This record gives sequence, structure tokens and C-alpha cells, in this order.
Amino acid sequence: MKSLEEFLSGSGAPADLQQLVLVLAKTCGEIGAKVRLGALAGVLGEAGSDNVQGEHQKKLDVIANDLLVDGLSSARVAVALGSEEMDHAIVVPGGAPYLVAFDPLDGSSNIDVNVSIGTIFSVLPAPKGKTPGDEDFLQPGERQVAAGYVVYGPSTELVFSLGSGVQAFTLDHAGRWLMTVERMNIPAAAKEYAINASNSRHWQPPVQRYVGELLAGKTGPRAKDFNMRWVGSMVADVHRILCRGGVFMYPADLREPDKPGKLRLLYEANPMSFLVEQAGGASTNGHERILSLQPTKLHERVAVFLGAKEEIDLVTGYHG
Ligand code: P6P
Repeated sequence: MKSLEEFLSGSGAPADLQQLVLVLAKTCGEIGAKVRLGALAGVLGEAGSDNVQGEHQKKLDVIANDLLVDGLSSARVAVALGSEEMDHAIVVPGGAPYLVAFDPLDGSSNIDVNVSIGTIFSVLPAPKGKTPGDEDFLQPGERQVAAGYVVYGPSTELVFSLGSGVQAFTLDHAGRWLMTVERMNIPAAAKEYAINASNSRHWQPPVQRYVGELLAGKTGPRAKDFNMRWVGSMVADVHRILCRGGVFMYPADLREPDKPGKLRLLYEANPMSFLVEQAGGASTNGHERILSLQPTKLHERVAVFLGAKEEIDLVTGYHG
């Protein structure tokens, strides 16, 4: 099996981007070691603080964020870092010309119940000739030079793309990342969908119609049955879709008409959309391609419909 180092050295990617990916992988390996020990490492439960989103931080949210900031800063593999857990981006003097936005531990509500969680990262080109700030992260997702995640599940897997397809690597007992999937792809047709059905009475009509047809199965206009999954960790649901197809949705909600959705554009929707498109799928906010959206705020939220191209085209078409 090819190692991560061997894959990167043969990828043609710039040496500093290769180094960035290696440091991300190493740091996520350290996060995974904490996650795997759980209660034994004293890392479960609440941190006793809130993040910029107003969400209660778990201890592991803070630990993962600190490990990523320390690891990326000390290696100077990026010149600025943005995180779900930090109000503003931080500058790394002398860092390589990349901006890294990350969700250090996605799916935190699952930490204390031992369900898969993950780290999501997005790599953008840094501005030339200036010290970067929050505003420099506000680039459409199609400008990403790399994106990926590490899922801390039954096995620890690094899934990422440099823009030439999606590769998966599994962490072995000696701490090596070994390639386990050379190219991930999402079948155009779907058999499974993922959405938090407890919100169904708050969905807008196009989502009501689309999910209603999935539920009708063989007896409805789709003339086939579908299965449903909802892990509550975007990383776990998207990983399943990259592995065996399907659709993931987190739509806007009528309870808060001004809030476009729950998920964050820069460090959840954009990196996952990059992977999904690289794997032959599609990703929209219900109206337009997510990777084409022009961000306006570092922690901007967005509605997300991603996965099997035929399904995303259909549900996006229902939005008119
Ligand atoms: P809900 C985790 O908090 C997260 O940001 C995503 O990882 C996940 O898909 C979603 O929120 C789950 O949201 O409302 O079902 O708890």
C-alpha cells in the first residue's frame, strides 16, 4: 500500500502544500489518539465555555483546536488559520502562502456517546504582499487548493483532494497513513438519504416535496424505495456518501427565515462540496452551486444539499 508521503511526492503538488497536508495528517493523528482514549484521557464533557457560534464547547473541541493551531503554526505551513472555535483568524508570521479554515471537531454532540466525529479542513491561497485577515478567507470554494477531513470512527481515515480526485488513507497501528482508496466516486443515482427528519414540519415546500417523494418510495413518483441515515456528524454522513453514494441535506428552516442554514460555509460546506464534486457528485444551497458562492463572513452559514448528482439536480430544480 502506498503511504501518504509517497502519494504526495508523486502528486505534482507544490512542496509546501504537500508539507501542509502532512502536518494536518500528523496533527489529526494526535487528535485521534485523544478521541480514542475518551474518558480515560479525561477529554469528555463540557469545556465550560461557548464559541463564536454561541455553542457550548466540549473539552475535545478546545483540545482539537489547540492541537491544530499549535501544529500548523509551529510548522509554519500556513500564514493564517480560521476555525469554528475562534472568533477571528490568527496570523502565522513567516507561514507558507496558504489559508487554512477548519472545524477542529465536527459532530461534538456525538463525542460523549462514542459515535464517529471528525476534523474538516479547507486550504485556500493566501493573498500576496499583505498580512492576511478574516477578509482574505472570503473566497469562493472553487478556489480551494485542497480540502478534506479525518473521520475518527472504527478506523481513522484521512480523505482529501488536491483537485485530482479523492483519495482515502487509513491510519495504521504504527501511526502511518496508508492509501486504502485510490479514487472515491459517488454513483449518480442514490438509494439512501440523510436529513434530520425531526425538523420536517419546518422545511420549505421544495424540501417537503422532495423528501415526501423519497418517503413514498415504490408507491410514489420515484417508483423505488429509499433508506435513511442520520449520524449527526457531517463527516460521518458525507464519508458514507463518498463510500456508497446517497444524499445529505441540511436545509434552511422556517423557524429562523433569516438564517440560511445551520452548517458553516467556509469550513464545512465548502470543503465537503469540493470533495463531493471531485468524486462526481454535486452540491448546492438549493439554488446555486455551493463552490460558486461568494462568502461575506468568516462564520457564515449555508443550506446544504450534496451527494448523488441526479438527486441534487432534482431537489435543486424543485426550488425553482
Ligand atoms: P442536528 C454537528 O453539530 C453538525 O454541525 C454537523 O456535523 C451535523 O451534520 C449537524 O450539525 C447535525 O445537526 O441539528 O441534527 O444536531
